[in-house]
Amino acid sequence: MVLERVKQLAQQVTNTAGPAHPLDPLTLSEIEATVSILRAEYGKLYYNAITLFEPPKAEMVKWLASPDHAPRPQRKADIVVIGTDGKVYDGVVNLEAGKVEKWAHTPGVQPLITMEDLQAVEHVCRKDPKVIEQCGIVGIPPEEMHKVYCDPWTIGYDERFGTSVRLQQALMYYRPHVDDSQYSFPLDFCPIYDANKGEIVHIDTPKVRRPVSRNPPNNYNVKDIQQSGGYRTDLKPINITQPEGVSFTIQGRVIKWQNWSVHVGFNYREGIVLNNISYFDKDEGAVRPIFYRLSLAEMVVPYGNPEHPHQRKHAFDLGEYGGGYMTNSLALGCDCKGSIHYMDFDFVTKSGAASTIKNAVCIHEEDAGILYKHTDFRDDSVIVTRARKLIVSHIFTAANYEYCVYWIFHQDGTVQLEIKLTGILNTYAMLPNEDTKGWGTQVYPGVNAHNHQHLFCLRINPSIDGTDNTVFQVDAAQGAGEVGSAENFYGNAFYAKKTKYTTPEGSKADYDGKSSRSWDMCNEGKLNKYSGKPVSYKLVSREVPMLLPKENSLVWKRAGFARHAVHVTKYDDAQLHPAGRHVPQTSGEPSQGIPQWIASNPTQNIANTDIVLWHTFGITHFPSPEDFPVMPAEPMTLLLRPRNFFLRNPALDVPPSFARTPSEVAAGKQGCCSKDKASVLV
Ligand code: ABN
Ligand code: CU
Repeated sequence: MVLERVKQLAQQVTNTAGPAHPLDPLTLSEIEATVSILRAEYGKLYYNAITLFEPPKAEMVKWLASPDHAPRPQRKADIVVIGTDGKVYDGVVNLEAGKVEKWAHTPGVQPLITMEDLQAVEHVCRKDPKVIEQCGIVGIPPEEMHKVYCDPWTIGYDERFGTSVRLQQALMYYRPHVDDSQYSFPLDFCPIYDANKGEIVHIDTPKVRRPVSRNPPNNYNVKDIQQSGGYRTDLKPINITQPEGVSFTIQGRVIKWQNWSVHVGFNYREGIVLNNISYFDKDEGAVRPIFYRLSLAEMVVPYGNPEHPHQRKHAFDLGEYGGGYMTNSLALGCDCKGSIHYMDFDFVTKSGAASTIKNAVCIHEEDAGILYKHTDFRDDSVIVTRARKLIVSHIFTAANYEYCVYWIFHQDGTVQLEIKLTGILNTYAMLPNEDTKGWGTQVYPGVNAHNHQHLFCLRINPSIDGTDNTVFQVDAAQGAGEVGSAENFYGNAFYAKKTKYTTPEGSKADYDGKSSRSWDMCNEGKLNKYSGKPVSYKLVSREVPMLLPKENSLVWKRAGFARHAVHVTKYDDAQLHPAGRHVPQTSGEPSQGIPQWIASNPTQNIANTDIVLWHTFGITHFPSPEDFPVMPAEPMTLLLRPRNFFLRNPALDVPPSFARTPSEVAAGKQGCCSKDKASVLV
């Protein structure tokens, strides 16, 4: 009976959804079918994740090359569940066969913490006598416990408790009024919550106690701004209109725009995943592959206050909480402006129900300023062409912070990743005139915002005109020879010094702003006809701080990916998560993910083969009052630029907004304003 139903559901997947693209995220009915199959087999489970088990690349590449003839990769679900006994299981369900293909108990790990897991903690804290006692110590009477809030974080790692018990640390706050920002009233103690027991098992308290701040609230809500000076009144509307619609097409989840083609996937951890990115090169008359897969694969936010228990504050927001799970449902006209195409995201809840984040991904075009321009100073002849960009974005809320992730495609073949940081600083209580010792800044009376870093790990699987690629480090270097020498008589020589990475061990590299360091992903088997250099895409990334926690510190051990700006590994289907598959409560002994992969085969060949470039970038944030009570968005960006890839500027065929040749100037002609649809009239 049950098996029949399971088969029906599996059948339904293929019938109702039509043949999904093999890289499409699982649909609601596929998630439901997976749950039915697992229930039939194993009974009650708590679902942590059901996501697409991405088909092996070898199969995918064959199918992409010949979708009508090669076998279509099967739809499979990648599973993480927690049994009623607290045991963690990893599995794979084959949705087409309607059966469990892999199932294994994974001892000694904790899967990520979902928003549902987090919700429970606040209620428990408010009722817990030990928490009530601590609130009393800092000046909050028991009748005010409904004004006590917490942001529960995974414990990260705490050697006193280890990994076997699923733990959260509750970062405590007080709200005088429900509409007040709690981050202006941080409390000084930190309860530890045991998720299996549903209880507070310990409370960390500081040696010096800090009574709750009784300063006026520092708010950003409309009522408070209206009462404290009001809003600016000199803003006139800016309307973005696209009267003839958008210039992109979407089939399923494949977007085509301005020679680009890209499949937009999405999962609970990484959020947006871009696959099979190619560009139609008019000069070659061919669609040219560029990247097989691009994603933001991990991040870590280490905080810099050495006092216990702040060493535990280093959030892996993707691996510990899930950038996809925390994604906002976007609103038209607010988060993105213009003509928007949205994509939803379906996921499983703890009980096994399938749920949806509506409008999780926003796809839209924006004007992008000048694409190129030149004026001839002799006669005022000119050409100016405006650019536009295609943006695929999502925004996730990681408790206090918002991360806005924009994957931007440009007409000239550039892919840009922009991340904007906004939301609210993580804050801690401080006494009036307390010395922050340089580990933080008083951003408001009674509010200490600790120094921290936001370090993101970008996973790039290049496919520059084919699978076999090589990474070169490129440094601007002075020519050899001193001033007066034969080879560099004037001392002005400089060149692009290229260092080829041939092994994972030898690919560990840091950023160097002095040499404008960048990295080329090349196809050495194909040379640009003009430059004679390998076709390539260059990673240009200039916001690349060093990991500040020291070697052998907890963060250094757990976030091995952040030790260097670049690591290159040989492609492996199973290597998706740079800090490991299950990140909460890892001790870093041994380090999961990249360090482990590299250590397992440090001298493996990574030249002229299928490779993954892992790039860690970000910012170091020394908070200041301007970041409070809510931060103006801080952008950071990196570029993936074609270099020696095209024979000429690939955007020359974008119609100019205005062009007038010298002969037209001489003849007194006005020149042309393009009335072309793709161009803006000047
Ligand atoms: N920044 C840590 C975090 C993220 C999501 C939920 C809780 C805490
Ligand atoms: Cu910050």
